[in-house]
Amino acid sequence: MTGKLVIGNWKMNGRLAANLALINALQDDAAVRAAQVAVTPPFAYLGQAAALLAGSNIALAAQDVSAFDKDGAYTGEVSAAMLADVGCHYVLIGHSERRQYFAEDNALLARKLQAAVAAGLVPVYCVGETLAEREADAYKAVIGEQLTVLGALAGHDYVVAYEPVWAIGTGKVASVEQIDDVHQYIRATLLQCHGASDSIRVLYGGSVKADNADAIFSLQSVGGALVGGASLDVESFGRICQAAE
Ligand code: G2H
Repeated sequence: MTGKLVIGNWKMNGRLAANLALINALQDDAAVRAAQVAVTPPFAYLGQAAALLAGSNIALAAQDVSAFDKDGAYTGEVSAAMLADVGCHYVLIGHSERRQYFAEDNALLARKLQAAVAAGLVPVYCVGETLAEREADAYKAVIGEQLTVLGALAGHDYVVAYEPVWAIGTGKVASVEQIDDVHQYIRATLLQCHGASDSIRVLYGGSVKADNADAIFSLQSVGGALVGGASLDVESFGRICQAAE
């Protein structure tokens, strides 16, 4: 694993003018320019972002993808081939907000993962436990179950993001001990059970900010960060990218 990857998850935020200002500012930021970095505008703005990011080190990522792999009568869906066509490199799959608000389960996510790799995209597969699951000491069982779908991806390039649900957008950050514990577990499970290569990257996500990024990135088991709220602020995101160097 070389270098840390920082992905800005914009979630359902942005407008044409705001995206233009944000992307221009990111491209002007020396730390962002020096980092391995990606941004995930909403679907409606992928084309705008792709045009602005042409020739940039900032990769384009989507926040979700259809499980249907062929074009057709699937109103509202966006296929993996379409995402690749507009210049996406990565796609988030299984974010806890998708699992929670859209009832996405492992069976559906397995189809999304297959569709993504078939189109040449690199999935960023999100896993993580709720507060109740952590308090019941069931978090490894939950995460282990979420990881099972990755068995079908052996030989493909993918990224895993560990995002404890209780730390998302709450300002609560998992301790470095908690993060390291889960990241070691994820890496070991992927290597031993799911045929992943040793270069597999596991990102941490959940209230990553400029002032906690150094501590999180100091862990060797952390391959980068999935950043939500702080990715919409150039100064914060730049400082996180600087910590990733
Ligand atoms: C977790 C994270 C980004 P935030 O969802 O995926 O968001 O950094 O706002 O907790």
